[in-house]
Amino acid sequence: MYTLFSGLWKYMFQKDEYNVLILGLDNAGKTTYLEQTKMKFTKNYQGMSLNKITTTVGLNIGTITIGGVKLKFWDLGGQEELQSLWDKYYAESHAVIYVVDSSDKERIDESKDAFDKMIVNDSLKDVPLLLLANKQDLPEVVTVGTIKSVFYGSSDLIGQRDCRVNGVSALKGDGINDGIEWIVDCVKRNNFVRPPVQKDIT
Ligand SMILES: Nc1nc2c(ncn2[C@@H]2O[C@H](COP(=O)(O)OP(=O)(O)OP(=O)(O)O)[C@@H](O)[C@H]2O)c(=O)[nH]1
Ligand SMILES: [Mg+2]
Repeated sequence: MYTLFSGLWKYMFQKDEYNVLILGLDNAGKTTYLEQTKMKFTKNYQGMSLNKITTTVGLNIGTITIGGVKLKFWDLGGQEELQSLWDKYYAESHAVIYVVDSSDKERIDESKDAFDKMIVNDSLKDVPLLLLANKQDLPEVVTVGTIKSVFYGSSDLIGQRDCRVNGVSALKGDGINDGIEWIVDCVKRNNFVRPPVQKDIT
């Protein structure tokens, strides 16, 4: 009886919430991506003007509701001195979105190094990974295929966890939905390994 009642209570008044980290080097487009995602998935959300976004020094938080669950995004600053703060969030995260600036050929290796350093951390074991080759709207960018092959050099570190590479333009809003829907499927499937946080519906 209690189980039935608590199940009904949960169904009516609570939602599963998953924490999604957005990481990548500075200037990769993380905050632009978060704003664009909020605009796409939140009815009547006006959002800030994308060209007014400046470098993130602390943390931006954004929440969307999709597929009956909540995704809570933590967008962290990507500057070198801020990367040491990333691992404070690993244990509580359910998925990672790693953003790469496809227009910055010179920093692809630097981005891959930061990715490797992140992925090797035990606290991220079994966490699904979405790698975004961002700024695909610009001319002469590194292709999604090339970025895929560079990062798949880390396949030993990635291991068995769910991993996907998508080409996107955070600025124009292209390719966003597909990745978010994939994240939702992955975190739900991963429920036993990383259970969601139960949050009251507000
Ligand atoms: N052309 C183009 N520019 C983009 C895109 N995404 C982001 N930008 C630009 O890239 C710059 C950096 O974007 P941010 O979103 O601030 O980057 P960030 O990764 O949050 O950077 P930090 O907060 O410093 O870590 C801004 O000038 C954005 O307008 C994109 O898809 N296409
Ligand atoms: Mg930012």
